[in-house]
Amino acid sequence: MPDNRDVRNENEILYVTRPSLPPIETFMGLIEEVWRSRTLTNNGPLARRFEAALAERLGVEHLSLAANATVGAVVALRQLGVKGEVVTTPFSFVATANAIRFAGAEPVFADIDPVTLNIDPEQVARKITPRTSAIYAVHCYGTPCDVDGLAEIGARRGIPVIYDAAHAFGVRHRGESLMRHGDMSVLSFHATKVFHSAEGGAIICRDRETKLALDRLANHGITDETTIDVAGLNAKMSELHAAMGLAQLDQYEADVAARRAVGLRYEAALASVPGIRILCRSEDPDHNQYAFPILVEPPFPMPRDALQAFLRERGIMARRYFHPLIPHMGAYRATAVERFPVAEAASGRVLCLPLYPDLRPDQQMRIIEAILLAADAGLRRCAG
Ligand code: T4K
Repeated sequence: MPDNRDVRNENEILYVTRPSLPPIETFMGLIEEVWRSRTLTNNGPLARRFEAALAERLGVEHLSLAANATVGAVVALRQLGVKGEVVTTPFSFVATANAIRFAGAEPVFADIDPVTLNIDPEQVARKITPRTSAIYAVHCYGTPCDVDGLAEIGARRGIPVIYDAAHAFGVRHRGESLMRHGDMSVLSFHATKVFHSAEGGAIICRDRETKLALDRLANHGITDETTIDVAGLNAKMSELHAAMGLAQLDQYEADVAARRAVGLRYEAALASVPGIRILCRSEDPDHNQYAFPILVEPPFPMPRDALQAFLRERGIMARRYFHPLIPHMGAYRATAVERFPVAEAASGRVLCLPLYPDLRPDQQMRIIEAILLAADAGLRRCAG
C-alpha cells in the first residue's frame, strides 16, 4: 500500500476503501465445514456451492471461479485463443494489460469516451488491424461500456469481445445482468471490491462446454489423471476463499445500499461546487456504487494533485484511479507512441473519494468539509 503512508496529522486515517466483513460467526461456521471435509482446494464443496450461488445471484448460466481476476482473465483470453494484438483501454488498473500480455498477445490502446470513461467504439474501430484477435473492454467504476457498439465491431470483424468486469459485480443494464454481454466477462472479488472473497474472481461465459474448458485451463490443463491435452495454469479458488465469498454474499444487498447512502451524501454536498464533476450517479438502482470518482477541473481553484495532497495532510486517502495511464507505464510505454487526449485529461483530473459501507456520516463530513475548505483556500489564494 505505497500511497497510504506519510500522514502528517493525527486524525484517524480514512482510506479510499475498507473491505466489508461478514459476521465472524458466519465465516467460522463455514471454516468448520472446511475442517470437517478436510478439502482445502481443488474444486471442493464450498467452491462448488459458491459458484452456483454466484451464477444465481448474477443471473448467468455459466460461471467459473478463479483465484483472482488477473489469472481469470489470462485463462479467459487463452481460451479465446488471443494472439497478435488485443484492443483495450488505456484508462484502467494495470492488471487489464498485464492479463493480455500474459495470455500471449500485445495490448493496443484505444482512447475513451469523455462521459463514461470507457473505451470508445469509434476509437476501437480505428485500432483494429489484421493482427487484432480480440477486444478487451473495462466497465470502469461499474459504468456499462457501449456494449452494442463493441458487439457490432466484434461481429463485423469476427473477433470476440471480452469484458474486464472487475468493478461491475451486480450491475444491471437495460433490465438484465450486465454480465450477459460479450463473449466472456471477468469479475474480481479482491478485498477492495464491492463484493469480495479476500482474493478471488470469476469468468462468465456463454455455454457449458466453454465453462468446462475454462475449468480445465484453470486446473493445469488436467482432464483426468492421465489426460492433459492443453497447457494450463493454477487459477483455482481455495475453500478458505470460497468460505469468505459465501459469507459475504448474504450482505451484498445491504452493503450496496449503505454505499449508495454514502454516494448520495457526497452528491448532495458536492454537486454544486464549481470544478467538481461527479461521475457516478448514486440514485441509479442498477449501479453498484463501486467507487466515488470525481473530476477536479477548472474553475476548481487548485489542480487535482494539490487537492489530493491537501486531503492527505488531513488523513484522507483519496486515490487517483487511474493515473498514470497504462501506456505511460514503463512496462507498456514502448507499445504506445500515440496520444490519448480524452484518457489523458481524465487521468490528470480523476480522484476517488473514500467510499465503503461503514463510512460514518461524521467521517464523511470530515472529507466533504476538507474539500470545501480546499475550494475556499484556493479561491483566497487566487484572489490574493
Ligand atoms: N481489472 C481492473 C479494472 C481492476 O481494477 C483490478 C483490480 C483488476 C482487474 C485485477 O483484479 P484482481 O486480480 O486483484 O482480482 C487496488 C486493488 O489491489 C486492485 O485489486 C484494484 N483493481 C485496484 C483498483 O485497487 P491498490 O494497489 O490501489 O490497493 P491498495 O492495497 O493500495 O488498497 C487500497 C486501499 O484499500 C488501502 O489504502 C486500504 C484499503 N484496504 C486494502 C486491502 C487490500 C484495506 O482496508 N484492506 C485490505 O485488505 O490496488
